[in-house]
Amino acid sequence: MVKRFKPSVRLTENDVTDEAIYQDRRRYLKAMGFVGASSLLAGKANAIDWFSDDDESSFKGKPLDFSVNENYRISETKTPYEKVTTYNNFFEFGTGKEDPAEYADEFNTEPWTLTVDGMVEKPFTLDHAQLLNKFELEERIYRLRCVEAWSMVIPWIGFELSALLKEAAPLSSAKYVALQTIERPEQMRGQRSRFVGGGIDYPYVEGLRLDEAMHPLALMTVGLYGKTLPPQNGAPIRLAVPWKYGFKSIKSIVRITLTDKMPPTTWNRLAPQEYGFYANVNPQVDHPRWSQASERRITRGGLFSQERIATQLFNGYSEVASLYKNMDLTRFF
Ligand SMILES: Nc1nc2c(c(=O)[nH]1)N[C@H]1C(S)=C(S)[C@@H](COP(=O)(O)O)O[C@H]1N2
Ligand SMILES: [Mo]
Repeated sequence: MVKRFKPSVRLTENDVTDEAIYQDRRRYLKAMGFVGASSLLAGKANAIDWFSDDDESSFKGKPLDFSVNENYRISETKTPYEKVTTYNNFFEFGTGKEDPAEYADEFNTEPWTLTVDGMVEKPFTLDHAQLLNKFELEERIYRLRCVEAWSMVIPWIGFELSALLKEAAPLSSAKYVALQTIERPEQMRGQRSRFVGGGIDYPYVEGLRLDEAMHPLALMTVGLYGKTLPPQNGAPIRLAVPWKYGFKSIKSIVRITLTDKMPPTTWNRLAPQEYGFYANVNPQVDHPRWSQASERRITRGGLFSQERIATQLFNGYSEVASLYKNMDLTRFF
């Protein structure tokens, strides 16, 4: 039998979140005039089970039909299912890492539609079933590097964003794609309150240059660990762009619009000096208030046994380098 133990003292959010991020969040809340930011110190007991051992029978969701893409089978230790699904950023449900898993049961992803429109010849809308059935699904194991300097290794299931965009036949004048998360305040507590939702103006929006969006690495993701996505991970469909900081991998997408103008993006709008449009993972370009040279890799074991590893340019996906060959990545961060 596997020996387990639980920490006798429950961790607070302040213990779990990197200090810089914690201060960052307080600073925004203060700047926006929320009083009593010190009350954040009294975060609730943390629900993350850092010591769990994965048991496949506990994986939630509907099993998917997919093939394994061997090109993306990396040998790094995968992040356990339990952590992938309980340590999340999804501010629509709250700013705490454990909030999405706790509050996303209120989120009903049926019915769902995803529309692709804008500068295209053939705009279209897919329903929930079509999102899972229209394209051949494959499993790819990707690294996910959050701008907060932690990272995971996740087996996603999905299809290339380029396949979706090609269906719409983009016009040659289209230069960017704008992506948008659902707006459903009655099911998303963070959209009902600026305090709970971290001061973000919802809906959450993201964007890519069209050539980035057409890169084979950009994956529309409908599942993880063999099953449909849990709501806290962005059900029923989210983006995975593994060479960029995690905030570019927008969740629960309802609309993708092709445009000729660089679209606004949520974190850039909130703090333009700290979060750029490109947000390519880059150990040489520090966040103004913390280093990006290394990251905390979340695998097995507790919070304090996690390994600190060197961050790689483009998160190790050097095949994207040609997209940026004549760009100063310090200026276009
Ligand atoms: N709509 C939406 N998408 C989002 C976020 C969010 O708050 N809202 N957080 C982003 C951030 S900061 C990260 S690190 C990843 C986290 O994905 P995960 O919870 O599946 O690991 O989702 C990204 N996508
Ligand atoms: Mo993130």
